[in-house]
Amino acid sequence: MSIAPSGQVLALGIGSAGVRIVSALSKETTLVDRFAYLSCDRADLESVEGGQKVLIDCPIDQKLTPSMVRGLSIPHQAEMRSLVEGARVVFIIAGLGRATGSGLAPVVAEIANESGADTVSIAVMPFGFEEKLRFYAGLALRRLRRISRGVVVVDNDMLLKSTSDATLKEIYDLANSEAVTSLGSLLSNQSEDSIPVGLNKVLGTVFQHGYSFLSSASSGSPDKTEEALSRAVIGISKRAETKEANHAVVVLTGDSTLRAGETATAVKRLSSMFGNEEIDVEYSVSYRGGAQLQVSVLASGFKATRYDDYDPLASLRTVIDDSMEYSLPSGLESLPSCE
Ligand SMILES: Nc1nc2c(ncn2[C@@H]2O[C@H](COP(=O)(O)OP(=O)(O)O)[C@@H](O)[C@H]2O)c(=O)[nH]1
Ligand SMILES: [Mg+2]
Repeated sequence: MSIAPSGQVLALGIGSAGVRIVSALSKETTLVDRFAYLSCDRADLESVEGGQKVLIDCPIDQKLTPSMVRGLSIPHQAEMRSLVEGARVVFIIAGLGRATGSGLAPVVAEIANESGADTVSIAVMPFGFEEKLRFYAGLALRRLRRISRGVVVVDNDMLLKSTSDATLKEIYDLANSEAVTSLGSLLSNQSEDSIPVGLNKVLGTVFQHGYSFLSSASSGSPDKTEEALSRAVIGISKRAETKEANHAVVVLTGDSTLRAGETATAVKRLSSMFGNEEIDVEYSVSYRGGAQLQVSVLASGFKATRYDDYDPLASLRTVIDDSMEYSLPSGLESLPSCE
């Protein structure tokens, strides 16, 4: 196993969701060497301690679109390049659907590629109640797939257990803690309280063709492994064709009572749940969790996702000018309108 020299694995959070998730992840992962943050919103960056930060100057008096944010990021290219400089592996994390994450994640993925890094984009997809965000989210996801070596889809609805009377802030915190527990276990080094899968196997999984999904569920029932595993797999099955999965990592996070037999059960059951006996399954165990067992499944090889339907122009896109990807806010643009 090759071990990357220190400083070479970078996690970069973009936009409000990306910044919050990476900031929380920085306290959990032992495998990521450095953390960086990029946003248009000063408040996102002010809430973070440590790491390298870049603020894109954006007007606050108008509603921005992803292409406007891309236009506004042009003067900051050198700063964005400096964020990824020297990294061998770059994990880009962004919530898709609004202006910043959707606009900048693909730009940064391209910059990271140019710098010679292997880029893994972790795309957090909008909640079901955010229908208006679907169009840009679908578009940005497809673009990230084209640019990045690996794309991991995390759906906010899969992270959420119940919304009944929670505030939006509480919903975000719950979703983030679920995502960060999975990512933290997945991206950790060997220690007294974990038997991780290792960076090479994580990358080997996400570098398969197509999309990867990261889904998780927790259970405290007597049958907790089976129950949490099946809920995590159902989360994926609602969004992609499970039979297409060819590689997977099962991550079990529990307390010191977690038995080896539970890992064996999870590994054995996964292929039948996916309906593919050929699937290559690795596992990772962390004893840093609580009495509830959290089972996360990272699975890859999906040719398509439900989000492909989010872009009603998908089939036309090849005949539409796809180079018009940068624009500027009103008052600054010099292009004549089409009308
Ligand atoms: N899981 C999670 N999702 C978030 C968080 N903040 C925003 N989102 C979601 O991420 C998507 C993009 O929102 P946001 O990050 O605010 O947009 P941006 O700042 O313009 O990139 C939306 O679906 C939001 O609901 C967060 O802290 N955690
Ligand atoms: Mg924001």
